[in-house]
Amino acid sequence: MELSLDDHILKAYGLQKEHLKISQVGSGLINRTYLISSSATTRQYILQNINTEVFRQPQLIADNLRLIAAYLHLEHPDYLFIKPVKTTSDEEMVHLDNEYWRMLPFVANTVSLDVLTTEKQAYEAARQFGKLSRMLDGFEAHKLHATIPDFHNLSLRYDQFALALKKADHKLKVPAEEEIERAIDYRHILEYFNSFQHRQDFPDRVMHHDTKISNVLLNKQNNEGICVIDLDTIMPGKFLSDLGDMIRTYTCAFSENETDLSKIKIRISYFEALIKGYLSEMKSILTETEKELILFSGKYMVYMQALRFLTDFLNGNPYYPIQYPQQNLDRARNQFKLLQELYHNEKELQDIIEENLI
Ligand code: GN1
Ligand code: MG
Repeated sequence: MELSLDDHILKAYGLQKEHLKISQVGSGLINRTYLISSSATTRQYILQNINTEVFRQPQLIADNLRLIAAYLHLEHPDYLFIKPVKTTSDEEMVHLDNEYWRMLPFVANTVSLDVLTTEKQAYEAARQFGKLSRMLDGFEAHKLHATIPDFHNLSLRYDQFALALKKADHKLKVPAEEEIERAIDYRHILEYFNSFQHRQDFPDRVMHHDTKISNVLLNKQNNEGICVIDLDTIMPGKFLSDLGDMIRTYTCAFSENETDLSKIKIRISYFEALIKGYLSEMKSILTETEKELILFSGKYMVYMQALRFLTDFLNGNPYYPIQYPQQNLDRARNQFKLLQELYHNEKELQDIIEENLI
């Protein structure tokens, strides 16, 4: 899709509209993303409109990225960390008409994928997210702001579901009956998680919090991992977030938008590849408690995503954009099926984990 943007945004970066080709790209649900190609310089940029309904204080994102970039520059100068491009007046964002925009360099010769079609992609992507955590292992996580407070707090997500259920219109509850029952039945996931909270070796780490495949850049030719992108939700969290979201999104060949549930299956070889990739960076860093929770991280994140979609459906879809009225319910259904598959394959998956922890 070709389109034009407000001149002021481009001018803030010293760019002139006449020399630019602008197209909307990306598949994210939250921010709007554009690719900007300049015929004058042959440079390319990514321009993003930050969703301020979700990120209520975009400045916090900029603060976090500045702190992390400074740390990495000192401790791991060769690590490729994508920092925002500054405006001509040295700002990290443009604030215009109550909207926030920021620009990033486009990394040439890379691709961002929407679905994984090879095990190598799973290995490489998981390795990149593991690498980010390893690079930041010595960084004090609590120096970072929570850009979305309680983002992966399952307890809060459950409470939000319970509240939505209480308030929801009867008409919405009827089609969601089975999913509501599942959401309640699987509450033991939350209780299990809570039973680990007091452990001494369950640290807060710097987590990316959105580790889906489209948030990694891979080399276009050989699919080797280059770096991670979409850094808005980098903030303190438990290790469950990143590994769990990879298990959620890499092991199934179809996304959360798939409505044919017979397609929602775990690809064991992809699971194995992602575990190998992640542990190639993180094995020496993970604590005993974290190692114990590797498979559980997948259950935790799939359950949370199911709750979030179901809650949004019951609330009348204020959060996740939809293409048809029941889409968030379908997404919740899809995630509950995936959760069931994780349980069905539990033994085999746990064996793979054990083999790779030796
Ligand atoms: C949102 O916009 P996107 O696709 O990067 C969401 C994630 C969900 C994901 C589900 C800030 O991410 O937490 O896992 O949708 N991000 C936010 O597709 O809510
Ligand atoms: Mg995101």
